[in-house]
Amino acid sequence: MTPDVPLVCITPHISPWPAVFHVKPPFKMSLRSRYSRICHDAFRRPSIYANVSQITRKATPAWQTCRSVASTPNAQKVLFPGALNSEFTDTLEVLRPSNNKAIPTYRVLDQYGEVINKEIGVETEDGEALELYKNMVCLSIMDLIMFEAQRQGRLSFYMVSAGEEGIAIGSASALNPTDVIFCQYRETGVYMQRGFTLDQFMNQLFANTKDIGLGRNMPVHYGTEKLHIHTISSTLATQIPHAAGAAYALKMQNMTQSPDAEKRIVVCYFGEGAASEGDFHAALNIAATRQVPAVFVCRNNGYAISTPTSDQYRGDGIASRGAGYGIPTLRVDGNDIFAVRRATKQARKLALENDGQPVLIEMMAYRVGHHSTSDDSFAYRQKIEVEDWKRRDNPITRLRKWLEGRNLWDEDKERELRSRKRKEVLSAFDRAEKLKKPAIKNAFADVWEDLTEEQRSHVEEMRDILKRYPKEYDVDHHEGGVESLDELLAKKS
Ligand SMILES: Cc1ncc(C[n+]2csc(CCOP(=O)(O)OP(=O)(O)O)c2C)c(N)n1
Ligand SMILES: [Mg+2]
Repeated sequence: MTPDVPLVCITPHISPWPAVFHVKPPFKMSLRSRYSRICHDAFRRPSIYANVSQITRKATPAWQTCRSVASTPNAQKVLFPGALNSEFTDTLEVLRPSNNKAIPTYRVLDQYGEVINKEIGVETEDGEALELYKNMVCLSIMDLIMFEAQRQGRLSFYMVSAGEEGIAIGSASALNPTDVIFCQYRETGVYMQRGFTLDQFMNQLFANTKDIGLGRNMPVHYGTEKLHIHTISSTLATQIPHAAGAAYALKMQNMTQSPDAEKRIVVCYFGEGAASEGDFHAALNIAATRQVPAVFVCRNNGYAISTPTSDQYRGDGIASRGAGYGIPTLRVDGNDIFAVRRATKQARKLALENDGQPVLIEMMAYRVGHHSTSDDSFAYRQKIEVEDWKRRDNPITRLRKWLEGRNLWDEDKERELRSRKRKEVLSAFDRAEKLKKPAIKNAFADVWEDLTEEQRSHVEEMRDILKRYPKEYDVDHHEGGVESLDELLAKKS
């Protein structure tokens, strides 16, 4: 890593977009319906969005419109529509990415918690830095307890964020509360920083009656409409094109709002392994061509379960791909929460310029824990490699060193914090574990307004099996027992 580099975005092009436009919002509806409606309509029937499509046309920069420029006989540069401004050359030189210098990694603090550029500082108030620290510690304590609880068989699955707490908590702290977020699964800190409570985490993990998702998802697949975080999907990378689409919808909203209205962006998190999926490429490309206000945060933690990055790609990490898609890009030291915050703030600002543009940030942090409770990482990596990283660098210890350097923290405060957070996690754990499971009818409800004929036959079949084999299927711990299915069937379509 290169310490002490200025925060410079690789900006593949400077787009000459005009400033702000005003048009009346075409519909008055709930946020959620407006989203999907605008997205759907804008893609399929741009003509009904006369105002918006007019704006989009007016705002289209030259590099997007010149589709049929021809080279003049004595031109010095190529004017092919697909590669503008490329100079002619008579040297046949093969472009060798390996000869280029690696993209630098932005840092604010060094490994000893010392500020590198004293003039800029950390741009964080002491009180806020303390809150960030407490949240990171709380997350790591919850992770330890829940990992152990899974090992005891008290929940089916869990995933820890060890080593990546700074990325999730730092980036979330730099966003506006109404920005729309899409996570992968190792961003528990984003939820925590936004205000998802310990009770809400536990209710989801134990899939009880208070779980927002009514027990329909695996543990760790949190979702919260209230905090504008979409529900996590296990299918790797699907969140990335969803985020590009949602950002396109926000672009329409931002453009139709008054200039004083708060502008929103989409932030999408994913691992470097997810960036090997086709969805990543499709999403970044459409985000770039549509110029949507999205920040794509790639957590590069060195592994996709057992596959190390060396088996995943040969380029300069994921950041180098941003340049390929014409997207402003940053690489940041993920162990440095101040660098993460500053980069995220900068990316958010850029994402709203010129009526929107995507930004990619690659945040580097080693995955200290196992991939999930279903994984034993020592089957594919040396224990010493993990121990080395733990000792060498860590977002929590780096911030602690900085806090101690300013006399804001000491051993007594640390002990008190850890014991208090442990108690808080354990009491939320106790409350959630005691609650009943959601009613079985929820497995069928909320798909269609009324049960379809096919669903009805599925519910009947399930009810018959549960009633015939009560010993094999003891469903009394589910709210309403088998009878909840009767309720569902009694509802007239
Ligand atoms: C489409 C799809 N393929 C494979 C998987 C299995 N899978 C789950 S997580 C994962 C690794 C993802 O690695 P990365 O994106 O780097 O995230 P990390 O776990 O390192 O945080 C894989 C292959 C999946 N869930 N979905
Ligand atoms: Mg990874």
